[in-house]
Amino acid sequence: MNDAAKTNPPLDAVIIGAGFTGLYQLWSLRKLGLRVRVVDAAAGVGGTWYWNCYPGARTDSPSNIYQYWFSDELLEEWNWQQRYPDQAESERYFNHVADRFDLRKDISFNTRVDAMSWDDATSRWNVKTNTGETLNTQFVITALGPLSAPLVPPFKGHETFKGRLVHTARWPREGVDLKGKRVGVIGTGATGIQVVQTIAPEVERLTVFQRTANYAVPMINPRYNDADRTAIRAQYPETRKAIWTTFAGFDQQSQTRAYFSIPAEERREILETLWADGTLKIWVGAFNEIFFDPAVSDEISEFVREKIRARIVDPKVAEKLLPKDHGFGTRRVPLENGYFTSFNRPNVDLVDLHATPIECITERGIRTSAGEIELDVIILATGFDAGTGGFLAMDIRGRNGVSLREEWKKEVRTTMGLQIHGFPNLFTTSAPYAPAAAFCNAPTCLQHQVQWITETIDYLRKHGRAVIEPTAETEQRWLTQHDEMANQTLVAKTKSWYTGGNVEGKHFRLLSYIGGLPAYIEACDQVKQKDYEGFEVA
Ligand code: NA7
Repeated sequence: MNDAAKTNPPLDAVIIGAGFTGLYQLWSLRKLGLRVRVVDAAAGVGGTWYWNCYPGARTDSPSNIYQYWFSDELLEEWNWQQRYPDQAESERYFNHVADRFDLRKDISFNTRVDAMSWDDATSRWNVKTNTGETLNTQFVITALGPLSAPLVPPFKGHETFKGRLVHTARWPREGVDLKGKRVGVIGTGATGIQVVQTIAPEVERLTVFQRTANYAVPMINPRYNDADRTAIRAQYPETRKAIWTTFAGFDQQSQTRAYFSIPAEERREILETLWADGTLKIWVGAFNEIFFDPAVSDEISEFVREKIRARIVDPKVAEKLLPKDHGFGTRRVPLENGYFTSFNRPNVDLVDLHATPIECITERGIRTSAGEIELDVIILATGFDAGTGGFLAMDIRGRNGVSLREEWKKEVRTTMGLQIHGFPNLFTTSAPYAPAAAFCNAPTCLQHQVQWITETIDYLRKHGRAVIEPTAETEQRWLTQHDEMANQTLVAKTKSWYTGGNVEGKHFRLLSYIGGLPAYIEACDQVKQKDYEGFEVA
């Protein structure tokens, strides 16, 4: 069948991605009466929670704030089983949402968008998929998630390995049998930490290849009974209000007192209390000065190092596991549940790649400068090309055929992470320069973006307009403001996926708006209140 024969009836909106954002965006646009189609490369809903089915995958945000707020019925009927849902529970939730709101009939699974181009003559997008379809649509909304393009480092000898090599974000749905195997894990970010603590007891030998030592906070993950759920539900009105008013979309306000105005003993008590909470509050619900003030960062980092040190039996191993090259919270802080104590096990080894770098992958395992380590399975917990990778996988052409890939090679630009000059009627979620790109409890920020996009499309329709695009000046203003704020922070100086520092050759620039969610919401509201001043609306 040729392309023309496979062209579908015109749509109002195409949403790329059937994860957290895509499902809500579909529900929202349907309510406006739009004809919508969602496409997703996966065979099911869930996005991140579909793909990342590696052992130990779990949210680091509690379930009471890692959920949808659009339906009171859903909040009432869905019974979270634990504070931090694992991958399977999260995936069940998304399947329930898809069924509950009859979303599947508008979703094409196993369908990837390869390319899309804006047609100036008709003011519409043509979206081409790998199934040979062309979807003609007025609006495109990308709901790719910030972490959807897995990063596979270019190790030499990759293809020669005779065992099994698998990236955590492409973990086989049927699982991988690791029992009694010699397993190597490369990467000690949030993912590597979850994998290591989960598989350490079951594998014969586990070798952890660590490049940068990471901080992590012990997770406390109670199972919920009915009484717990009733108590949590009773808090929902407050929780619902709180998440929009906190710096990073969590439900705990940061301390208002200046860190060093608090006596040392009391500071210590506060840190101990936050630590004992078993959540990320010590990071995003404590002292925002941790992101700006090196002295505050130093003190809190030392507090965390002390906690880590205390849990590791061998002081030499402890020294290797202690992060000393960046401050606590300047990279994403993971929660852990036995990660550090895994290194007390006799079957777990730590390889410090700063001392003995990986030279290549061999037929039998991994060769570092200290020699070859034989392995049956290599697990790449090596992260993602965050924020931009999902976009760059598609050939996106805006006005006059301008290529987003080419534009973003020069400089990654967006307006509030929601639109891009030169790419009309393209709405982006979790794109660079919004809190949703990284520095936020993703569900809070993503739901806000969906609402803004929905209201904007509603505005256009109510005002008889068809096309919206930020001006070049508006975009520049946003970027300048973003950089000014970012450059005051320690986060922007630290190598991580937050800054693109994890991808060779990627521009080093803080990915996420760091002025806090309330300021971001205010900026988005201003645009609406001023009738999209700074945007060309036609
Ligand atoms: P991260 O946080 O980007 O971690 C990736 C890890 O892989 C990190 O330890 C990296 O070391 C390591 N890595 C990457 N490339 C290499 C090479 N070439 N050699 C050795 N080690 C390497 O990804 P995650 O999947 O753990 O987490 C991503 C987000 O998902 C997380 O922040 C949560 O928001 C959920 P490095 O630190 O770069 O030295």
